[in-house]
Amino acid sequence: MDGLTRDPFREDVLEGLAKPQKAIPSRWLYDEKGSQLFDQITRLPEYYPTRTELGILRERADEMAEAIGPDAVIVEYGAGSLLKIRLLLDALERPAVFVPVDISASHLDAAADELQADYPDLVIQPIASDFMASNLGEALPEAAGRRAGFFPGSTVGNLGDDDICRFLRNARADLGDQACFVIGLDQPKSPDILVPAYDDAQGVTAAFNKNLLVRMNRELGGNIDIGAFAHEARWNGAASRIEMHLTSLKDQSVKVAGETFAFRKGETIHTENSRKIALDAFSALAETAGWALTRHWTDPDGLFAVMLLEA
Ligand code: AVI
Repeated sequence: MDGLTRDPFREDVLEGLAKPQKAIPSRWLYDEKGSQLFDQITRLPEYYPTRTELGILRERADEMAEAIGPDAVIVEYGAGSLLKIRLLLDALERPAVFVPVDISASHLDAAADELQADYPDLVIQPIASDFMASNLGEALPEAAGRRAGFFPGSTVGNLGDDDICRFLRNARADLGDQACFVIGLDQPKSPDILVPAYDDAQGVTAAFNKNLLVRMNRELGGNIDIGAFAHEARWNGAASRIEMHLTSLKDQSVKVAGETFAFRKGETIHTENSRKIALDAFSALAETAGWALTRHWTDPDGLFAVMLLEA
């Protein structure tokens, strides 16, 4: 950094570590290494959301495709590895254009190339952008069918109510009056299932969480002793969410971005919320953003839901 360019990571870390409850936004968990570790998380035996959602898509993609209709423009928000969309593409009638939206241009292009190789006739128009950006509409192509959003993975559960409404309102404006939106949403369930899903036996989620400290050392000149912090997955029943924390194992001071921060033993940095939002609560949020939740599909145990919103 040249001193003139803003560094949003630095700003968020300095602001977050100065709070009474130290907290850093969860989007900073996803550097190159963090994204790799998250990919590993999705294959862990304890992490049920990915395989459960894939099961629902495998079983019910035909019904989703029928609801979306032919010749549609499909917009995937926060596109990642583009595995789940294949199940929907296989079921859709003549999908006109697929628009994956992801902040990482290099990942996006690599994933889009892989998809193109398997779907040579599909028109793919990637957009490198933060999925929370408000101005995709102008970049989206027109087609004979309607526009359909796709946002799997329950990433929506990592946002607070205000951000969910802002995201849904932006998507409603981008996708237009005829649009629909297919969204994955992890469901409330026993902490006996939830806590191990976010604190697995192999320690992959712990490494994912602690990688934030590694990143702070590397990118912000920190001197944090990674071994002096522990990963913690905490069920907050009142807020219906799993919280990830990094817990200080002793009284200590750390230096990051030229500033010193004191930790008491047991004090934490709150690094992520993973909300488990019931369908009726999500429906109310969607309505304030101009969407109606008209259908949903779940697995037999009701662990996960895939919802259909209509504009
Ligand atoms: C990306 N997101 C939906 C994951 C989740 O389950 O909230 C992130 C994650 N954090 C720890 N494990 C997985």
